[in-house]
Amino acid sequence: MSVRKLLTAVIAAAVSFSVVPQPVWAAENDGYCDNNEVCVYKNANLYTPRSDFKLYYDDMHGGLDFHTYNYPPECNTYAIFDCRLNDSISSVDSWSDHRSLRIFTDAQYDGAFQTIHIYGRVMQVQYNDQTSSLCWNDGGIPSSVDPDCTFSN
Ligand SMILES: [Ca+2]
Ligand SMILES: [Ca+2]
Repeated sequence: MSVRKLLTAVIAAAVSFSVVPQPVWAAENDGYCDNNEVCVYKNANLYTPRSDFKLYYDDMHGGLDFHTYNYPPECNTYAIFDCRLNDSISSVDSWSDHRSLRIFTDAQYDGAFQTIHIYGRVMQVQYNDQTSSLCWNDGGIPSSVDPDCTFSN
């Protein structure tokens, strides 16, 4: 293969990579709602910005390294105050087929909470703009650590 042909092939490969949709890895915090994740939304009725979680989240404020909504991607930009997650969630969409979750008004699974069941969809959460932590009921957090994370579906 000549250098010119090789170069053409490399460029063609690069172009094809750039137009092929990205594979879905079902990653947490990628901004997309995947199986067994929960998507939380800043606005009522599942209007973005949103963020997706598969695991527990004990403190959404998180000090200086606060978490922002990650969809749209611009929300990942540092210091976009309107995209802060803590005390801003207004609706929730669970994509889990086997577990329920709770959202709490305080960090460390404390304060008042609302339970969202399997495939639960809440257009307006009970404690609007007050959520600071969330946990699932599938046993990842034993009741000895926090009994509020042990509950039935
Ligand atoms: Ca995801
Ligand atoms: Ca809100």
